Amino acid sequence: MLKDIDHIAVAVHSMEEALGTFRELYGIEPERTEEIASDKITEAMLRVGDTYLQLLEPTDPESTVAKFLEKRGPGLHHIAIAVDDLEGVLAHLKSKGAELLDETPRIGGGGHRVAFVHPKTTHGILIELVERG
Ligand code: CMX
Ligand code: CO
Repeated sequence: MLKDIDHIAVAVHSMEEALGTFRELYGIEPERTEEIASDKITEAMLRVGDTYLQLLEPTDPESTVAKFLEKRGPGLHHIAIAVDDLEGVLAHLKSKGAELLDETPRIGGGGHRVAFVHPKTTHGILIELVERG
């Protein structure tokens, strides 16, 4: 059911500063940077081998990422896992009693179909399911 890790996301206060850190320490540049209005964030995707590090900066104090930073400070925010049949996986998870934050797929970064599963369902880890299409 789970194909691979699509990306690992880290919440940061300042995208500019975080990109500077990764540039200086590891010599990497983002493959793309995108503002996602629905989540009130800007994301930057840094390729690491076959997967990505996703940096997340809130664009609004009401963003869930802004609340996360306020409560927990910068750090690991979610793990995104690629699946082939997102609707099928969501139906399966629902039948198992998982708490879905998105009952149906929505469009996330890169134009992919995504859905989030509540961290309390998986021992404190927020999971994003991605259908790359
Ligand atoms: N990882 C793990 N736990 C988290 C968390 C996260 N990213 N965000 C919040 N929590 C925990 C909190 O610590 C809190 O735990 P306690 O009850 O033990 O204190 C609990 O979840 C509730 O936290 P909250 O501050 O009240 O936050 P909300 O319930 O309002 O929101 C969540 C949490 C996960 C429902 C919300 O962040 C969400 O809907 N996320 C999905 C969308 C998203 O993250 N978008 C940004 C990324 C977009 C992308 O990658 O494309
Ligand atoms: Co993500």
